[in-house]
Amino acid sequence: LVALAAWVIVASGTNIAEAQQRRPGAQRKRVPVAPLQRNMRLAAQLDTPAVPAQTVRPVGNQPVILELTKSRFSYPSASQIDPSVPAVFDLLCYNGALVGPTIRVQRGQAFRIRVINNLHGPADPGPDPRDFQPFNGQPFPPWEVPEGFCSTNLHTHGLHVSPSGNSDNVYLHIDPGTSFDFSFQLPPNHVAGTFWFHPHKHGSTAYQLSNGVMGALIVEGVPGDSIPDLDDIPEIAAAREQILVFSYHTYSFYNDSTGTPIGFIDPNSIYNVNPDGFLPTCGMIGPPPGVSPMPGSAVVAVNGQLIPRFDAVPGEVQRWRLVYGGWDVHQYFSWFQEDGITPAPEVAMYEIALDGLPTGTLNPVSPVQIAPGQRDDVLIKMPPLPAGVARKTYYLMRQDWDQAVGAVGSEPPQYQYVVVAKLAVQGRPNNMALPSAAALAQCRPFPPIGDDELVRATTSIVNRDGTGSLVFTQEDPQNPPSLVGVQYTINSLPFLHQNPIRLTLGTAQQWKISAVTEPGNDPVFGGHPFHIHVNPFQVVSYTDPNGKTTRMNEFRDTLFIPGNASYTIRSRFQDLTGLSVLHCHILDHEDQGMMIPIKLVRPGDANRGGIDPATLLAEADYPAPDLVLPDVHGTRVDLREFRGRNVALVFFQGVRCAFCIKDLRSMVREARARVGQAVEIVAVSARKVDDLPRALALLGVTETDRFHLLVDEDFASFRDFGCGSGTEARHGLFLVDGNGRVRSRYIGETPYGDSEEVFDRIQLIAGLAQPGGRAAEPHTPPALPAPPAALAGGGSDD
Ligand SMILES: [Cu+2]
Repeated sequence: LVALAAWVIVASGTNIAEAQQRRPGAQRKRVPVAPLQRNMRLAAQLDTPAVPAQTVRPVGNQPVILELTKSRFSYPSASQIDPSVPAVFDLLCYNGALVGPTIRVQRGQAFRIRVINNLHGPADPGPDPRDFQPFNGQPFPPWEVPEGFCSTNLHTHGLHVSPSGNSDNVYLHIDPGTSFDFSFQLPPNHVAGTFWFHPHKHGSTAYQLSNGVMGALIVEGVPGDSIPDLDDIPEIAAAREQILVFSYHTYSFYNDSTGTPIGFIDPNSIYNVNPDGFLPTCGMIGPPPGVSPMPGSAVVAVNGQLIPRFDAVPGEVQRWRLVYGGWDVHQYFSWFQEDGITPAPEVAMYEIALDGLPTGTLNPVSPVQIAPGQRDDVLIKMPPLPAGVARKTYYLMRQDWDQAVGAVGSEPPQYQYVVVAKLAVQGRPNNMALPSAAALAQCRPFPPIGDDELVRATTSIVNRDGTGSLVFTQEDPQNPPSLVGVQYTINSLPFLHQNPIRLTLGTAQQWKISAVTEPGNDPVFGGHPFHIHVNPFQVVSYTDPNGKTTRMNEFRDTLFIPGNASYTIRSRFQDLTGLSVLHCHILDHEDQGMMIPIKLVRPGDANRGGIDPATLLAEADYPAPDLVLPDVHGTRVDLREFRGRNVALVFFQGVRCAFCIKDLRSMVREARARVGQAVEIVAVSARKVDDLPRALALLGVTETDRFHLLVDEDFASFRDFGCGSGTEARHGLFLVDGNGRVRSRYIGETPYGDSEEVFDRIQLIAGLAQPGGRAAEPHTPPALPAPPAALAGGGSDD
């Protein structure tokens, strides 16, 4: 917080017009906020009681249902007060509600969520071939074109659960008309706190969150267990809880045949990079063909409501769980009087948890600063009413980049602040106490990560001293090439061209995370919220754009890195394995490539090629089943033709899966780099290849690559190799030696995702291969590995 105050000062004195001129990117995406939320006269007229989301407590195997649908919502009173707000919005949502249900679970609980994709748009077409075409003298562009707006999946943001299989696996695709059952196992020592869930389908995340598709996920402690929780503290247990899920919507609108304006979310107002424009919301929502949408405004909703009113009595203490589910825009929330100008410090806020993790302190805070993806638990001590006053109303207002570049209070406020919620204080006073410092201090969940814990090993980004660095780069070319505006990369590469960062269990690492933007750019505009899945981290220091370093000690899962500044963080990797991601939580940045895979591995995996029977790419030794399949030209290919050579046999979902494409391209690239290894890559697609030129462009293979593209539409070979049934095809990777024996095997819900390790393993297998081979034995199909059943416990996927 000290750190954030610093860049507010840096930005002060800049006027909006100047700032906009300097930043073409900001102009492109900047959407003015609806007058309703920034004009006190209009805001005063709206008096809507807050309606909390529906609460769901999953029991046993009964899944929580999240049905993704399109629904029509009306805002009649809002549109009467502010004609710029359409009376009707068509939005994607869960279960037909303005905000998804609040899911409440207990630490240690196993629970299921069924995501039903009931949209009627097209299936995800897969990555855009332009993502792989040479650009500006480089082999590929520093951006990705968003895609697949009607396909979805699910991320449980902040939960410490397996990223694999049917757990918190963001590599999954749920196309329209299909559903998927997720299964989560919370460990018995999981922190009790405020988390949330939302779609995380690469290429459509920002679009779906701009629709408001999200919900709160509250983990509770087990009464009487030995872990001290905030909820166990009597003063907090007594406090009334309010859950505020904030969503940020940039809407467009069109007039229907009756002249009624219909609001909807237009991907063209979110993403910068497609010069041809996107079809309005995948052809499903939006104006009829031939009718152009009109630009609307932006609104910040609370549980889907515009400026809801929360109620309290004087002296009461309430616990507000703030979830900022906006896909963009760093927010500052603070309290004002009804004039919208005079601060109301008497409405006192005390921060007790960041990102659901108790801070151990009662930290008076104003404004609350919250970046996309973050949560903040605050206790609010309601003020007494002045003598003779029966009811007092306060405004919760936000200051953000769109509306303010000045420091709080430094400029005429009427256009800096917008109203997001109201608080009405009235009734008989109830003077409640705040918790004691000693009780709060007990709730801090993790000990600090000491120097002695840091790993001394070489992995993808970590140096021998246990440190590494990640650079989030935003480049905003002065003369943007025609195809692209602002470019978002991590360590100079977009997601589809990244190799995973390998993280070994049992280690802790220290990373420096910087956000690089052009010098002189505003630190807020050039900043990026860093989020890593599955494991939280400790923030140990902040270095501001002037190079001044401040030591810190707080645990989080999402951290806003101001432009040209950096944070140093440490994280422990203890008990979950699999492929996951870290990324920028400004989600249009993520959809355009500001993401990198991480791979949590057991120690045996870290020594490149070390054979550990418990690794994800498991050691095996059995004759490969017969495989005879047509290639894309219809020629039948027999796996036995490759005897004498090493084969990487990949079963994949087809060219519609961005992650499969990423994996195969990475294997082809790695194969070229390993001269002399002469490995044949045999890729078996579960789907027919409709558009061969497009498929080849996506795969990036040339005549000289030892690459064979086969098709197995009825999954017969998928079944023979144990990675599919009659109805579903999973992902598989089989390393077959020159004698036709399977020597390593991976089967899972995601592509293997680590081509360097694959080729290290092949090298090892080649070195170990017995000349002449063994006598023929009958083909025994391998036993299916246990399905990734998070409910069975453990949370890892071997
Ligand atoms: Cu970003």
